[in-house]
Amino acid sequence: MAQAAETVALSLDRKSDAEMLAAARAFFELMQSRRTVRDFSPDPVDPEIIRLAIRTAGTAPSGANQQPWSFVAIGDPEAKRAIRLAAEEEERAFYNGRAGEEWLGALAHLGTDWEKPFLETAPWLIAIFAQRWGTDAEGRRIKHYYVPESVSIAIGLMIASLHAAGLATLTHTPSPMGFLNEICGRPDNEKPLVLLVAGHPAKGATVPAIGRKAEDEILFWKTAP
Ligand code: IYR
Repeated sequence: MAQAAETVALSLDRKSDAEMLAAARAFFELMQSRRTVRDFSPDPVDPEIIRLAIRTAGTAPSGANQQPWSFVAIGDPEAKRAIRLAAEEEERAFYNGRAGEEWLGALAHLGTDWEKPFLETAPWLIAIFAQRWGTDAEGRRIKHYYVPESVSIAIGLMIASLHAAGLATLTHTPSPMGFLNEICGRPDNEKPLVLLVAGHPAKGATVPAIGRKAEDEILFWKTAP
């Protein structure tokens, strides 16, 4: 049997029922107002906001606490241009046949196309990498567990942080995204999972008139009769 880790006291202050409800409701209301945005303002954003969003992502639970993620915050115009060019090359192929009719039909209502000017306009791109495996002090491979689950939870927390700060985000996933390893200087064991675009929305930005599923479409209680 492996030795369990030392323990420390948990620090989580108990709230009253009323406080819990108010906090949950306030957070729900905040997240209800989040929308995916594709039209960004070039206005700068304090890198401290980006740092805090990334540190928030780093609080996510992960398989065996391996924290199998790396984040690259990209604000350099040249790097953003290189990412735009590489992403648009993939997107052109996607929209010109690679996706197939069914896929293009499924996303037609979003009004997207191969052009991705926001990759240059937005002040920040955050490339999120999943570490498929790690290495120990001797350079031997360490298997990582539940990598996509762990990194996806981290991305969710990052999006919530950026939204709470008042910024717009876009979860962008050009496919394949291998070019991000080269541009960001990340090793081969790291797989780019998402390119998150963050900034202020452009003045007058619009979003598709789409909604969220109703509660009874997503929530099924199984409580004692
Ligand atoms: N990656 C492409 C296509 C795309 C696919 C899905 I599924 C979306 O929800 C949105 C877009 C693009 O960014 O245009």
